[in-house]
Formats: sequence, C-alpha cells, structure tokens
Amino acid sequence: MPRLTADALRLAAGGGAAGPLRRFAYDRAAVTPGIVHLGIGAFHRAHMAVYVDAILARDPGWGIIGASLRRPDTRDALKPQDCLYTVVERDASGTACRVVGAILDVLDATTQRRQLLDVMAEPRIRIVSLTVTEKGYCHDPSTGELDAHHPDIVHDLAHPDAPVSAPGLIVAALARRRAAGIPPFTVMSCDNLPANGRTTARIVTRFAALRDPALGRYVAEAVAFPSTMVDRIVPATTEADRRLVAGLTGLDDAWPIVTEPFTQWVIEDRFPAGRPAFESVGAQLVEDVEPFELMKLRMLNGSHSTMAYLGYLGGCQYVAEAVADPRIRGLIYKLMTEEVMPTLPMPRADLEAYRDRLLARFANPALQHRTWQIAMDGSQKLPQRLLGTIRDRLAAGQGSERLALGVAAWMRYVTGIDEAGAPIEVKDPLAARLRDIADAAGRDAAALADGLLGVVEIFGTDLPADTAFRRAVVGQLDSLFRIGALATAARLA
Ligand code: CS2
Repeated sequence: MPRLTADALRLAAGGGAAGPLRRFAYDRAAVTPGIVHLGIGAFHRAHMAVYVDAILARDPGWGIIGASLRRPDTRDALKPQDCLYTVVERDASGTACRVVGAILDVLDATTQRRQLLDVMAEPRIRIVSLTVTEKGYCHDPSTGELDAHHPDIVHDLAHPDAPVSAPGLIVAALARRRAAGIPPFTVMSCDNLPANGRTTARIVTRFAALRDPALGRYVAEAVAFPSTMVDRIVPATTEADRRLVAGLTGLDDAWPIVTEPFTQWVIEDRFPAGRPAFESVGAQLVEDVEPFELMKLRMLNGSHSTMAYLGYLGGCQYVAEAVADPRIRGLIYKLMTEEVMPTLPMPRADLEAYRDRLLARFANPALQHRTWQIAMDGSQKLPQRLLGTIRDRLAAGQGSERLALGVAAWMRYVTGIDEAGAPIEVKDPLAARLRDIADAAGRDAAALADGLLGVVEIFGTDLPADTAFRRAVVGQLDSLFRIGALATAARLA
C-alpha cells in the first residue's frame, strides 16, 4: 500500500473504501508559516491544526511549523509523508476521514533547537501556540507559579540560548526578536490549565525576569497571552487505528488520529500581532474565556479523571466501558449535577445540556480512550479538575463526597497496586515521591491520605488543614480499600 504523501494523495483522487477522500482545499505550495506550535501531539493535530486547515484556502499566511520538545517520533513519522496526516471522526452514527495539510514542517527540539529558535524569531511568525500538557509549564500546579527549582528551568537559566523547556524557548525567541527590533509574537496556550493565558503569562514573565529584569518588564508589557478553552477527545493512536485508516483511505499513514466529531474552541480575542479569522471556521472569539474554561475543566476533565481512576481500579480499560457501568455513570452524573454545577456561573439549563452532551461523548462506542491515558499526570491535573471545585464548596459550607472520592481514587491509584494485586504503571512527574509515601503508609487509609495531602504542590496548605475535607477523603479511601472502586461508586451513585 502506498504511503500517504502529497504525490500519493494526488493519485488517490478517487478515494478509498469510505468514498472520496476529503482533503485540504488549497495549494500547499502557496502557504507560508505564521504559527509555531510547541507540542505537536495528537491533540493539536486533531484540534487547532484542523481549524487552521479550514482557513488556509482564504488566508495562506498562517501555516503551522510544529515542534516536539521531548522526542523525535512525531517528526520521524510525519516528515516522510510531507507532514500530511489523516483525521478520522467517529461515533455511533458513522465515520468521516480527512487529510490535513496545515502543518508545513515538524522540528524535533532536542536535535534542531537552533533551527526552531531561528523560525520563532522570524517576523512572519505571529503566534506561538502550545499544547505541552500541564507538566510542560514547569510550574507549581497548586499556585500556578513558575517552579524555579524545576530541573529544566535551572538548566535554561544557566543556558538561556540552548533552552529545553517551553518557557525557556519562548523567552529565548522573544529576546532575539526584541534585540532585532521585531515585534513579539502572541503566545497562545491551548492546554487544560486554569486561566491558561494568565497562567502562561505569569510563568513566562517570571522566567524572563529571572534571566534579566529588563527582559521580564518587556515580556510583561509587550507580549499578549490570550486564554483559550480547547475541547476534543483524542485518544492516543493505536495500531488498530493505523489499520482502520489504511482500509478507509487506501494509503498508509504512520500517525493518523481517530477522534470524536465534537470539537470546541473558545478564544480570548487579544492578538496584537494579528490572527487568522478563527471565527470563520467555528471557533468562538470572546472577551472572557474563564467561565468556559472553568465549566470545561470542572465538568469534563473533573469527570474524566474521576472516571479514569475509579474505572481503572474497577477493571475498565476504556472510558466508554466505565461510563456504561451504572455505578460509575450514576456517580459521575451526581458529581456533575450536585457538586460541580452549583459552583459554575452559567444558567442551570445550559449546564444540564452540557452535562448530557458530555455523558453521550464519554459513551462514544467508536473511541478507545484508555482510562490509563487519562490517569496519567494526576499531580498536575487534580488542582484544576477537582480541587478548585472543592475549595469553592468548602467556602460555601457545602460538602463534596463525590469529589473527595475522585481524590481518594487517585490516592488509591498512585499506590501502584490494583485491586487484583497487580502493578499499575503510574505515569506522573511526582510518581517516585508518591510511591514512597504510599509504601510508607501501606493500606492504612488515614496514613495514606495524610501523606499525600502533605504534597503541597498539589493540595496547598489549606486543604490538608480542612478537617471536613480530610475526613471525607479518608472515609472514601477506606471504602476503596475495603469494598473496592465499583462498590464505593455505587454508594454515591
Ligand atoms: C483528558 C483530556 O487525558 C486527559 O486528561 O481528560 O485530554 C480530555 O480528553 C480533553 O481535555 C478533552 O477536551
């Protein structure tokens, strides 16, 4: 079978088994780069790049140069296929395929750092966007401040012209532009962080100030950091996905993406260096993204993490399987309805519709979204997904048993041993420390909860001191140890 390339695509004009193959509708040779994207993983390629792909026919000045910060695998997969890739949208009602051409080049920052900084310093790059995941911001998740002791930050302060972190790369490029009299690019975070624009601004400005106070003032005054709310469920690509795409298109794509039809992007309209007409391709441009972000992080991601830990412990490999279990579904429904929705500023009817749509999306039978994938990096995710809601409820004198169960399920998960006694591969930047705490506590719920609540980067100092919250977490954790995840979920469903 021919590999997906620009030439193969021209020859395959008739399409594959799924009928005519949809593809980008512009002359790629006329497209020039306007965006550098850091963190060119599956999410970006299924989300922002698809919006940009729809813009390029009208406005070819916004092609994307992607960069991976850690591994060359995306570049190595995409370069031999002219950076083209297939996005498959699937749900119970059908399957649609499309080849995206918006990515013009992919660089591997670990070996092409100089080239990446050169591109970021070019005047025609007006946006640097990011999906580097929560941990890529090198921050303290509980405060949202730069972690000046993070090894990558320590490295980048010592070697400011050879940075390895996202803040380090952005500041190195901004410093070069400033020295050359080139206006700064706009920095657009597309990660699931609270107030992601303001958080990124705080982190990048602080890093710049540590490099040089004048550079810090320049970043604070001259660079815009709009916030965004991004949403699309994008499971990691599997071999089965590759086979599916080959069957559908007749072309061999080394890194296709299988995702849901749903997509949403809400963007704060603050782009002094210019932007593509994102609103013309379905994005919502608004003055204030934060209510949307709060809703999405607390409802979707809060449920996702809770389901991931309970589901994994209960033996569910996939989200659709977890949400099909009435115990988990009932728990998530009540978690959203009774505990999360009252903390959100939107009208009740809108929130109910949002919740129902989420439950349908989670149940999508065509996606194989592993609970293990979502369970990853819990230390970086819990603050914005569960703990902010809990804080708001505590301040209002309200209980949070289901949210506390989400936290307790994470604690049970990071012990690294599942309910059948088998090891769990816990992926988390703090995994070793969490494991040490868990090993010292054994199966004593109070000792384990106290040990983990003491991780200040996650819980701050207020939550461990709150006796009602602590009691709820210890109670749920004790139940998880005694009767297991599904039976514990059933008690609150
Ligand atoms: C998920 C998200 O992996 C995870 O932690 O909760 O990636 C989720 O699928 C997206 O935020 C949906 O927009």
